[in-house]
Amino acid sequence: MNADAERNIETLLSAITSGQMRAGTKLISRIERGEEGLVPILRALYRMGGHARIVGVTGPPGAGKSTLINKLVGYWRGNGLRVAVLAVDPSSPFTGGAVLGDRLRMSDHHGDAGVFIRSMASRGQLGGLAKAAGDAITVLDAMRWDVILVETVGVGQNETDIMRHATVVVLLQTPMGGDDIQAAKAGITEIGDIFVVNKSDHPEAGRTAILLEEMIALGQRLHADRTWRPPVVKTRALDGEGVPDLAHHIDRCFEAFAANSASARARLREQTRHRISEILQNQLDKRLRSDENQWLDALIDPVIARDSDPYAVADELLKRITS
Ligand SMILES: Nc1nc2c(ncn2[C@@H]2O[C@H](COP(=O)(O)OP(=O)(O)OP(=O)(O)O)[C@@H](O)[C@H]2O)c(=O)[nH]1
Ligand SMILES: [Mg+2]
Repeated sequence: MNADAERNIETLLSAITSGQMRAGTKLISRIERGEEGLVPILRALYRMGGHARIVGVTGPPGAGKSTLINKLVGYWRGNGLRVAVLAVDPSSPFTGGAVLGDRLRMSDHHGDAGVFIRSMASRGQLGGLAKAAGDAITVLDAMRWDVILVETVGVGQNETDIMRHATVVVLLQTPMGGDDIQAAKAGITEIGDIFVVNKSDHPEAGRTAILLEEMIALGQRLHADRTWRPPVVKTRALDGEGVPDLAHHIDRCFEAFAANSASARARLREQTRHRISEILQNQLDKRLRSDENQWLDALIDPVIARDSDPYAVADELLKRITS
């Protein structure tokens, strides 16, 4: 690396670690564009992180995640905390213009230097975290926000993605019929550390909360080693009812995880392992797509003709890429 490049990195690092919003915004945009050459910066930033409380908020489209986050941010600001929100852009097939929607729902905090709000496109990964979300969290963590809230749309299996990035996962549900909840949500208790029944102004809210409690009880019986029992909190995000209670449970959850260091460490190890494999997959993906790899094209036709097979080609590619 030449001296100029090194100086640029130093300048950027100091802007990020002193929490300059513009530097953070610009760097996240560069990450989103998949710009080359960011790895040295991300490496340095990662090593400076590990301080923020990372809270994932997930749940079905339209459950009220953004509205609730807006209220949570307000609550924590009242306690003097600095909060960043990363809304991994709700996939547009569900809600067109979602980015604008998020801005509007979180507009209470416009102009507050203690709040950072950023939407990210999920690039067609239905419901999943944007590929770039992990790197964006690295940036936000190094900016020393006290809390980082990550909003994602939970759709089926992708709901588990968020666990890979967040320390505490809040899973939103809306009031619904018992059959719906049973059918849609086998395994639901594997995901959330805290369950929220939002839109508690709806008459079915109480029943939904009871059903969730029952499912959690069942989950606890299946996992006798679990020390944390997920609470169910009812909220009305529109007017903030239940938000202090939710914030209290989030605090309790962080405390419980901190107190049980063995399981917290196991979780962190699993997350870190996943992060490494995610980076590896991204790198492989990039190399496979790069122009120099047009030789991959030559390997495809024999597979179609059944003179070769995709397993052999994958092996061959791995050898070529890593050699
Ligand atoms: N009645 C009622 N409506 C609510 C409540 N919370 C949110 N809403 C409404 O539900 C709609 C969706 O809210 P959002 O906060 O955008 O939901 P979201 O989960 O972020 O949606 P996506 O990001 O598109 O998945 C909005 O029209 C909100 O005003 C609530 O407690 N009660
Ligand atoms: Mg939203």
